[in-house]
Amino acid sequence: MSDTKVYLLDGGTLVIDGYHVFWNKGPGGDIRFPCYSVLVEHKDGLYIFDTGYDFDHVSRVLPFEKPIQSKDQTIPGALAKIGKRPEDINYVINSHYHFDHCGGNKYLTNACTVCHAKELEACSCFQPFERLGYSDMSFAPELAKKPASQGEGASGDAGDPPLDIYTPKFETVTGDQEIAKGIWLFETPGHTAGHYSMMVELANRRPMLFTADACYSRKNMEMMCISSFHLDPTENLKSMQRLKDLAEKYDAELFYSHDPETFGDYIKAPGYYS
Ligand code: 5PN
Ligand code: ZN
Ligand code: ZN
Repeated sequence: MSDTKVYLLDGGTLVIDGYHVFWNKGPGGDIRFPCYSVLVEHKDGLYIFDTGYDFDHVSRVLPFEKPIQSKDQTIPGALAKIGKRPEDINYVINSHYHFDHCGGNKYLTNACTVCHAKELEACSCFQPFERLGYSDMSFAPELAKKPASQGEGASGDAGDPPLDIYTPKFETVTGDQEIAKGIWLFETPGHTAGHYSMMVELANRRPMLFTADACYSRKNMEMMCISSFHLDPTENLKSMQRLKDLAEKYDAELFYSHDPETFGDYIKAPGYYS
C-alpha cells in the first residue's frame, strides 16, 4: 500500500439534461459534465477503474450528448501522458457497463476484466429502458455477437467497428472485496444491477472513495437525489447512503463520477495521489 499511486485520467465531457442528473428535481437545461478513469499503480500491478466513453460510439448512438474529447482524453492518449501503454494494464475493473464507463476497455488487450457477476449478467439481458446505457458492447465482443434471441439485450450496433481481435478474460466478483491490498470494492447497486464503488488506501492521505454512478456529484449527495438513469431507485438511494456511511467509517474522501464542480479541484494525470 505504501507506494500505491492513483492517477485520474480525464476522459472528456458529455451533456445531459438537469432532470437526468437530478431525478424529478432538475432544474432542466444542459449540464456538461466530466468523465474520467482511475489508474492505480500498485505493487501487484496496474489497475484501471472504468475506461470512459468512446467518442465515435457516442457520436453515432448518442450524438445529443455532444461529446468533447481530445486525443489526450482517450485511454491510449491519457496513458501516454504518464509514460504507459494500453498493453501495460493488468486489470480493468468496471464499476458497471454503461457506455461512459467501458468505452476504452477494448484498448487494454492484456488485462483481466473484473466486474460484479450481476453486472455481466445484466448487460446482456437488460430492461428496455436501459438500452442506451448498455449500448456500447465493445468490451465483450463475444456477447455483442450473440443474436437478440437471448432476450432484451446484447444488441451489437451495426455501425460498431469489428472487434474480432479482442478477447477479454472476465473475472466476476460478488460481495464487498479487497481485491488487492488497500483496493476495496463495495457493492452499491441500484443505478445498475451489479454496480461497484472503489476505495483506495494510500500512505500519505485519506482513502479515496470513488462513488462511480451510485452518485454523480456532490450536489446529488447533498440533495440525496439520484440520477434518472437507474434500475432500482430505492436501491440506488440506499447505496448513496451507504457511500456516506463508508466515507465516515473509513474517513475517506468521496470522489464523484460526473461532477462539473468538484472535478476542477481534483489532481489530474500526470499529477497523482499517493
Ligand atoms: C451519460 C449517460 N447518458 C445516458 C445514459 C443512459 O441511458 O443510461 C446511463 C446513461 C449515462 O450515464
Ligand atoms: Zn451509469
Ligand atoms: Zn456514468
